[in-house]
Amino acid sequence: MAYVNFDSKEIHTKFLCFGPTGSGKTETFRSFLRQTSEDVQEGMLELGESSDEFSFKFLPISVGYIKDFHLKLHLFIPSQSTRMYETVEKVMFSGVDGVLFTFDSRLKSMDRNLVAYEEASERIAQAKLSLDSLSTVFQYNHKDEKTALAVKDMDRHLNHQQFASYQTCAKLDDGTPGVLDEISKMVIKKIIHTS
Ligand SMILES: Nc1nc2c(ncn2[C@@H]2O[C@H](COP(=O)(O)OP(=O)(O)OP(=O)(O)O)[C@@H](O)[C@H]2O)c(=O)[nH]1
Ligand SMILES: [Mg+2]
Repeated sequence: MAYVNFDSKEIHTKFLCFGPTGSGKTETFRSFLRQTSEDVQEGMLELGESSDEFSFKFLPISVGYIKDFHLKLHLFIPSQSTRMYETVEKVMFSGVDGVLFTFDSRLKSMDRNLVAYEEASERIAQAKLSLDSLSTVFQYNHKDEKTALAVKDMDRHLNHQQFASYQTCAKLDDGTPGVLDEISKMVIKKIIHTS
């Protein structure tokens, strides 16, 4: 559940981003950053140098206001290797409100998408969470590429639970505003539902 700070009038929400190598997770974060106005940009924090190491990326962004409360989204890309560190994994998953899956629409990546989905699902289950109870968004990136599959084909392949899905080209900021809007809408809906 999102954390509401009544003193500073801020709502903090945490999302984790999963997807195979090269699907465009980092580029999506850059695209989100390009969409937020400069005065509220805090930049992307990168710890570690590659996805093979103990590393993660963290992007805090402002996604607008609900009445006079500032909604802040904390986005993380946890690396595979944090799984080896139980404590880090626990911290990474604690207080999570939602999950963004960044898949690669290119035909050649379908197997890797499935593996990434299964691996992330396993980590989520180990953290005693479930995709149904979290706010879950599917993003099909690389839509500009020649062999990119249509949304309905990607959905058929990966999205059996019918989560909200969006086609994007993160490099050109195409479709990523829709993903960010969906995340904000889901968070606001949950806050209204539980308050
Ligand atoms: N044509 C095209 N290129 C993209 C798109 N999104 C990302 N890229 C490029 O694809 C490459 C991989 O994207 P990244 O964002 O680094 O992928 P990643 O998911 O962060 O990969 P890892 O950090 O290795 O897990 C980069 O060169 C991006 O600039 C897209 O929608 N279309
Ligand atoms: Mg990356």
